[in-house]
Amino acid sequence: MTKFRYVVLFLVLIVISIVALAISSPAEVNGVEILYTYKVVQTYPHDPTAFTQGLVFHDGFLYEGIGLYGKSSLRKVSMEDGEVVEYVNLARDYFGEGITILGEKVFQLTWRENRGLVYDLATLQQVDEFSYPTEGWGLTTDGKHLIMSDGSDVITYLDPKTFEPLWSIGVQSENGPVNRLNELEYINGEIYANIWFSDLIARIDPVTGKVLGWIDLGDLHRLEKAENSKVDVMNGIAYDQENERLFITGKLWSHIYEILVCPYQ
Ligand SMILES: [Ca+2]
Repeated sequence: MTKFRYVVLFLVLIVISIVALAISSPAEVNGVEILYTYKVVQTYPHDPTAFTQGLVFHDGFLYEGIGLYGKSSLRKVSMEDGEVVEYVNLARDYFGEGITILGEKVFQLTWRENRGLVYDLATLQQVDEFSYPTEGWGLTTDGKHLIMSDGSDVITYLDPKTFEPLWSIGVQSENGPVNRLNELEYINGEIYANIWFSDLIARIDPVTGKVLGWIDLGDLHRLEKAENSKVDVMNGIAYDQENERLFITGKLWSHIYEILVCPYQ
């Protein structure tokens, strides 16, 4: 082989490698952001008819916000057997979205109804409601504020008593704004966000909005899909602070997975 041919072969191999990495690895797409994978620690049952839009762990139970018009609800669910312990249905013209718990209250967003619902944590009786100008997608709390997503790249902090928007952050990765931020969970000083219609969770700096890393849960989604072809996207992040357990599920998924997040090797 001539020297020229060696050079051409070398360049072709480099191009193939770059393309392969770009396709296979979000870490390469996102530059220095860290790519994480996971290990499944434990599996729990999940109602495969539940169109999960919000997920929170509190005091041994999962609380779940369910979506779709005519099927939306707020549920308190037993971890071990997936049984619904308590529930309240939403009005048929409300599409339930993200939920969070702060103090003795549960807060639930609605998708396009511009209406937030507030419940007493102990009874799940509705005690208040509030409005906001955007769509409602994900909801979490840092212990002081309500933190919501609206389907764009913006996360808004709200006062939990007056529901006034206090400030917003724009979520940015190495590739620019990250849109379609969905279900949220505030975990140890970071905001975890499902990106709608992907199998990725963004780990976000809650002050700057910078994406710190990505968790790739594609294999978990494929595992669910192999069992039931009707499953929808991954959507549902909950954290048990006391026992440091992270739970993941999706819309119409049959399981809730407790996972351990670890850097991609
Ligand atoms: Ca959550």
